[in-house]
Amino acid sequence: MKKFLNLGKQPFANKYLSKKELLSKKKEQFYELQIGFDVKSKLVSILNTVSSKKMFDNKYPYRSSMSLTMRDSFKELSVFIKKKFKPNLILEIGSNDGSLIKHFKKDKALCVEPCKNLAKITKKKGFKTYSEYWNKSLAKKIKSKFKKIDLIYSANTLSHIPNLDSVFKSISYVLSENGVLIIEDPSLMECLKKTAYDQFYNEHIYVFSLISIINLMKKHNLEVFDVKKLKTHGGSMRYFIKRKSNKNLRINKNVQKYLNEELNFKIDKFETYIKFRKRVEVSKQKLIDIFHSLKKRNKKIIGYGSTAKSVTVLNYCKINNQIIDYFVDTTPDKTNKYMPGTHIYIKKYHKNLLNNIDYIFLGAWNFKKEIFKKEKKFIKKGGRFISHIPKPNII
Ligand code: DWN
Repeated sequence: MKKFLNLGKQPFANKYLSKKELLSKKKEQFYELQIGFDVKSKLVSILNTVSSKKMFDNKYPYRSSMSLTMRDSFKELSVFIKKKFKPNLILEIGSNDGSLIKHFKKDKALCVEPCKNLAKITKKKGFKTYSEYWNKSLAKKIKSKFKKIDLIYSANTLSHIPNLDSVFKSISYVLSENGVLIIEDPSLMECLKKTAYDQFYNEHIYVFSLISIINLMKKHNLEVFDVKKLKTHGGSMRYFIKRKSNKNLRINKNVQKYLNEELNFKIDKFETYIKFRKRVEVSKQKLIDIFHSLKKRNKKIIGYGSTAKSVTVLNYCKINNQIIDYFVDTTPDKTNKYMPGTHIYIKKYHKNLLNNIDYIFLGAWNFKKEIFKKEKKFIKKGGRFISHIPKPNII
């Protein structure tokens, strides 16, 4: 693994602090956020991993249903899955608050969600939910009860699990002979193109590329038979995977097309990552300059969407509660808390909180379209957004 980026000391994303925790003598935990490239497998990953138990516990705040964009994306996918693959049983790994699974019949779906507070939500809705980490022993438990599974889906989850060999071995163990695995995660090429260094934080152990997924699948006698580019989460890839032995599904020409795009971009070359590091350093300085010049002019700045991504940006650029007055967010378990590391207060979203604000830092830049539509009034009144993607700028 060759290191190419150091984003400094970072607190754990999604560990929002209560007032009690903020005032407590117990020190907030930090780790060194370094990122590397594996020349052989082409995998990009963080170098210091934090234990899954510490990250995904019974208080995990993130809810995938908080944006219309994601709700629509899951609904559309569910229609497609039912029409195209007609699964008898779908297993979702990382079901969060059930944004996808709620579109399936309860007796045709299984959820895996280690965060107990989230698992409770799908259990309450009547879905069989395993509140456990995805591994071989859980796969064995599921197989002994349900035999084989014909569709496995996982969004923004497998990239959060350190041992990928165990992940795919366990998947291969329960997947039926003609079964389909669909995974989606942020695309490495989009992350590099947009200088979206905030896709790196403790939970994103990997940022996948098509080439790295193809290489990984080879080890498990699986293969990618189709790929779809998605606009979600700043540009994601949805990979459709089958067993190599399954000749019923043909390999779509998109696989070679998108692989060629990545190779033309030199995603397999270390020099690409060195260039990315240089762009990240320039981006950092530009963003700091924007904030400092606005503060010099006594402008009032708040943040919108207290994302895991913004934890990386704010801590890396050392933008704290002296610069950003507060964040607004719709997530119940984030509000009335403080951002990790920078201790910026998070208020429960209300449109009035945008009154008399000059600038808003777009923490949830991946939902720019949705947010701009919602905040037409703020923009009309002369309010401006600050975004670091693709380049630090005032919009
Ligand atoms: O992989 C992961 C992704 C999928 O979700 C996790 N490891 C953690 C999390 O990352 P994130 O926090 O960067 O995700 P989002 O989806 O970009 O977060 C958006 C945040 O913005 C949420 O806290 C909800 C909030 N929001 C809001 O307050 N008003 C979002 C929208 C669209 C809004 O209108």
